[in-house]
Parts: sequence; structure tokens; C-alpha cells
Amino acid sequence: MNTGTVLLTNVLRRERRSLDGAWRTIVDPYETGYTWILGGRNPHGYFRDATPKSPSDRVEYDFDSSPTLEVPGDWTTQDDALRYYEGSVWYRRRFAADERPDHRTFLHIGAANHRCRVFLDGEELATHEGGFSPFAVELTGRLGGEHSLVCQVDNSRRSDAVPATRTDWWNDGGITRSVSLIEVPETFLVDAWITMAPDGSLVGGGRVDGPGASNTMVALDVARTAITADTGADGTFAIAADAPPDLERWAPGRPVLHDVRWSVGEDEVHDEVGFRTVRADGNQILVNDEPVFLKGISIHAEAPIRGGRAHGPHDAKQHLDWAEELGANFVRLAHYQHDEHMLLEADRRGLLAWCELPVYWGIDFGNDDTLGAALDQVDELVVRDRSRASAILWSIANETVPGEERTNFLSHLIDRARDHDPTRLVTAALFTNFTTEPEHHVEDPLGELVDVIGINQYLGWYYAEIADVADHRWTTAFGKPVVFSELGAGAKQGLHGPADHRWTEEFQVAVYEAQLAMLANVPDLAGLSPWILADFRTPLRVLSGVQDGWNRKGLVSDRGIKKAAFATLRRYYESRA
Ligand code: GCB
Repeated sequence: MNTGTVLLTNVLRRERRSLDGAWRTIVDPYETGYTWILGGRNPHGYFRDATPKSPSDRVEYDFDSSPTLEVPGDWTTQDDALRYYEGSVWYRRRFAADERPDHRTFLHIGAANHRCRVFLDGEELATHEGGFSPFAVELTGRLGGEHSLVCQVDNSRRSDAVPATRTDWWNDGGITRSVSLIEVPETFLVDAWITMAPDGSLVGGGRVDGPGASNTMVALDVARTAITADTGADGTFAIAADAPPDLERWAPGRPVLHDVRWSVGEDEVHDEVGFRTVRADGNQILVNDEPVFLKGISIHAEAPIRGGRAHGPHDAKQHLDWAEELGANFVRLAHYQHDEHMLLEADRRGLLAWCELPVYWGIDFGNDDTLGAALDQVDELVVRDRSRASAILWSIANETVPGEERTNFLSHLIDRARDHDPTRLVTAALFTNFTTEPEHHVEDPLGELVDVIGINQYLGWYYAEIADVADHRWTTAFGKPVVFSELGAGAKQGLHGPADHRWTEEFQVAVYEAQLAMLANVPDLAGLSPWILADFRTPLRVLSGVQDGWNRKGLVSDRGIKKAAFATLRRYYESRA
């Protein structure tokens, strides 16, 4: 459970003081830094960041002489000794900061996998769970001079966590996204969002916090049109307004962004927002009331070429450059919340995006704490990005096994996503049975609850002969748009041979060709996001000499080299309107 955290949005739109760089670290597999040998809180825990006061003083750790890890960054790829490490690592960073009158200071952590305890000057301030979503901790009233900031980051896998114990990606530990300090006026916009509803009106809202938060006016300037809203006693406010009549729309491939300025009291936030409608009608997805076919690609947050977990604007650009080169208008950001820069960059490029929760294989659907953790992650997924035009789909799960408990659990996540944002579509990537029968009829009851049916299927790779794939047919019980959220095949870049030799680039091309031919037999098809843009690290893939710890279904290798199937998919996208 999260304690002491705040869900602060528009962080990248504010002035920030970076705490990125080399942090001192101590690896602590037995958790001695927190728990005393016989249990209970260790009074001499590492969070105290102590130094001996005299030569006779006993302090059995020393951050100052300990090794460093870069923040942002995973420890898996920074230190080979930590490649398979799962447990606690203590991070320490010193900084100087003072209180500013009438201002407040927040510490913002973009992501830390998976649990993070935050300590300032030895005092525990917050705990956060969820390895891919941001959180903030208020430091106001505690600042003055030099400070010790300590984070205990623990990536142990747990069966009741989200995700659970088995994923097809590396369980990278560490503070994997940027850390910063943010100073705001005493009364300020914790959250402020605006987007376009399916009927073309503007909707949004947010929350003001501070002594002047209740019953105050929030002013908003959208493309030079003034809108105001009043906060209630709890500081929340809602926006519902007609769009300015001449408001130019954002559209895929035509990324028109408008200047948006929020203000309340002394606080001001500038955003750049695109406005477009999105809705489903029968088996079509409509953007600005026009049907759009999602020419997509799935993306893992695997840093291209450099290796390690992706973060920041540079990695976002590299991923989306490749997506654009492929002719994509859509990206599936799998399987968890990606860095906020991905969405900002997608907004700038006119790319549509599917945003996903790590509700993945083996979730403990009967466990209320697990549901609580998943709901927290829905909050963090949706609330952060609901002003982004690119975000059109909230995906609440990937490959979950049908059953009452499962569907009930996921229905809560869907409701929560819709509460936060009634304007976008909700989806899930459904698991489909491994069958070689050519008729596929999808009737997972989850399909009733979502707006768009995501289907993961691996015909030609895990099952069915490549030669038969083009004749397979897909229908669903729902009459809703279908997106093939995964399809694909593995290939080791540079390995060439006959098209029926597995792992060759030719085999991968053959699977893609058969799959792309099959798309004509899917009457409800509204798009696809094949698996996957680039090879990514995963302990599940052990085939020596071929996989070596990498899922090889990328269209681009781990060195950034395109495989032949990249051109196959590009040709298909070029051929589609
Ligand atoms: C899937 C999963 C994805 C895997 C992929 C694979 O169905 O959703 O996380 O990486 O298949 O390569 O098998």
C-alpha cells in the first residue's frame, strides 16, 4: 500500500531541480538496513545515513565510500553482479535546499521498481508500490541546509503484486526514471487536465491543494479562450465547456497542439494539448468521427542500443522514430506505464497510443490487497496522461485467464479508469487458446466490459503451420472493434536460411506474410500492434546462441539493426489507407 505519496501531474511542465546522477548505493539482500536481526525496525538502519562521530564509534556501513549507480537507470545492466539480483538496494543522495516562504517542495520519482521507501534525514516519509508509475512526496517544512535523501528500492517478486512473479521481461531493479525536486506556491494545482469528449466538447478538471484550495477559481486559457471553474470544499474542480468554434483538431499524422495555461492564485502551469475526439462505433474506431485503422507496433521500455530500461526524451525519440519509419500511426506501450516522455513525444508526432497496466500473467485475482495495488496503478496510469491527445486506449490487462474472480477484479479497474476519464476507450489484450482449428471465435466475457477487443495470437509461431495461417478466420461475440494486440515470430538478426528454418529472418518474414494475409479474414479488425519493435531482455528466453536472455521477436535487434520483417510490415502499412 502507498503511504505518504501524492499523485502530482504536469510535472514535466514545471520547473524542476534534477537529482539525477550518481547515487551512493548499498546492496542489502537480507534487508538489514531496515529490519533488525531479530525483527522490528533496525534503529541503526541504513536510512539513518550515519557516519562515525568518533574513532571508537561503530557504524557498519558507509554510503560515502560505497559504489554508485546512475539515476535514472536499472541496476541490472549497470553492474553485472546485479544482473539476477532481486532484493533491496539502498540509494543515497545528498542535496542542499532551503524553505522558501509561501512555497512548498515535493520530491518526484518518475519510477522505482518495485517498492520504494523514502527517507529524509533518517525519517521515513513514504512507501510506494508499483515499478512503472510516478509518485511525489512532500518535503515542505523539513528543509534547511544539507539533507540526506535515502531510498530503499526493492524489486523482489511477489505473488500478490502487480505484476506477479512471472513476466516475459526483465525484472529490472532500481530508480529507473528521473528524480527531481519541484517547488510550487503554497496553494497549487496538484492535478489539472483537459481533453476533448466524444461529442467535441472540452472536459477536464483536477485538484487544488493548499490553504486557499477551497471555493476558489481556477482559470484556464485554451487556445486564447478563457474558461473558469470553481473548486469545491475539497479543492477539486471540473471543466465542462464548449470547444472554441475555430479550434483546430489534432489528428493522427497532423499533430496540432494548443497552448493551455492553468492558473490558480500564484500557481501557473503551461501545457501543450491536442484536441481530438475518439470513440468506437460498431467495429470501427473513430478519431474526429473518421474511421482510423491502427497501424501499430508494440513497444517495451527497453533502451534501444544502449541497453537497459528506457527513460527520458532520447529513448522516446528513438523508439518513435522507428515506429514512424515503419509507417505506424499507433503504438502499444506494453506492458506497464511508460515514461511520460513517450506520450509527450507521441503527441508531438501525431501518433496514437495504447497505455497499459502491468496486470499480467498469474495475478492473484482473489486478493483484495492486490486489487488495491492495481487500482492505485490505474490512478497513476490514467491521471498522469489524460491531457494527452495521443493516448486513446487504457488497457487494463494482458492475457488473463477467464473466470469469475478475474472478470470481477478487472471490472473494478475498468470502472476506475472510466471514473477518471470518461472520454477514452478501454481495452484489454485477451488470451486466446492455442488451437490449429482455422475458425476462431472469441467469447471471453471480458469482451463485454471493454470498448475494444485486444487479441494476442501467435499463429505460425507457437501453433499452426505457417502455410495454413492465411486461411484462419476470426470473429468475436461482441460486435466491437478488434485489434490484434500481438502477433509475431522470433528471429536472430543476421541469421539467414530457408523460410522454414526457425530463428532465421526469413522464418520471421514468412510468419508476418501469412499473418498479414490472414487479416482479410477478420471482419471486425480495426488495427494491429505486432510483437514487437525491438528485441528485449527476459530471463524466460534461454536458448543459447540465439536468445541468450533476449526475446527475439523484435523487428529491430538489440543493436538497433533492422531485420527483414521490418520491411515486410512497412510495405503492408504503406499499402493500407
Ligand atoms: C505474449 C505476451 C508477451 C510475450 C509474448 C511472447 O503473449 O503478452 O509479453 O513477450 O507473448 O513473445 O511470447
